[in-house]
Amino acid sequence: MTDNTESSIQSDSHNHSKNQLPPLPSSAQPLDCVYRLKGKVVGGFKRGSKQLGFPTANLDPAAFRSTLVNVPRGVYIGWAQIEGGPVYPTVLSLGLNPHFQTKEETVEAYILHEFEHDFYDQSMQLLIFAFIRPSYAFTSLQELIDWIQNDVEITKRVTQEPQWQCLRDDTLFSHAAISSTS
Ligand code: ADP
Ligand code: RBF
Ligand code: MG
Repeated sequence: MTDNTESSIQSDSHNHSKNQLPPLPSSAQPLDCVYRLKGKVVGGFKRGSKQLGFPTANLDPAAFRSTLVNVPRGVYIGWAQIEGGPVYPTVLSLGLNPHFQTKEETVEAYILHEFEHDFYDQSMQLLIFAFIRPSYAFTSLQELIDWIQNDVEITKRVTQEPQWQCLRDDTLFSHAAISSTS
């Protein structure tokens, strides 16, 4: 499990003062290659739900270190499955959180579904297929929240498109369902 990939990790996070921020995005760019990840849901700083109102299921770092080496960091759209259950739309943050000056990279999924309980320690499969934007440091928490809300709206729209619906049937998800019932 040694890897010397740290130096080649792409850093696409930017520090912008308010008037340097680009306009809010209104669309996403499809990826040439989709990314499939699976691992356990681990704990983080507990900021997602409490401070932002967007809980994010954090993926065990062991599950993405080697896969995402050359993937630009930022905000992405995908599909998520917990413990072999239904496949839901998700919006993800990959890499550092420049607004909070974090030092460790994370893969965090805000899943567009209302869950009754937390699901720490359960298995999560993620299939990532479109890029929305790099991550930024904002001038206020409210601005970060507004940008995340915009990402969520884009995600709701894009995941309705027929070209992405078929990825819900990806073998990543059917394998998980089989193993979770055996
Ligand atoms: P942490 O910093 O530990 O990741 P968060 O405040 O980001 O804490 O909350 C994430 C946790 O909330 C997830 O691990 C999961 O158990 C739970 N959760 C509940 N609903 C959702 C959802 N719709 N999307 C993501 N996580 C959710
Ligand atoms: N963190 C940032 O520092 N800058 C961002 O631009 C940013 N965008 C995000 C977009 C989405 C859709 C999500 C779900 C998270 C984003 N985050 C961003 C991560 C956020 O700071 C993190 O989820 C919380 O701090 C909880 O760990
Ligand atoms: Mg989280």
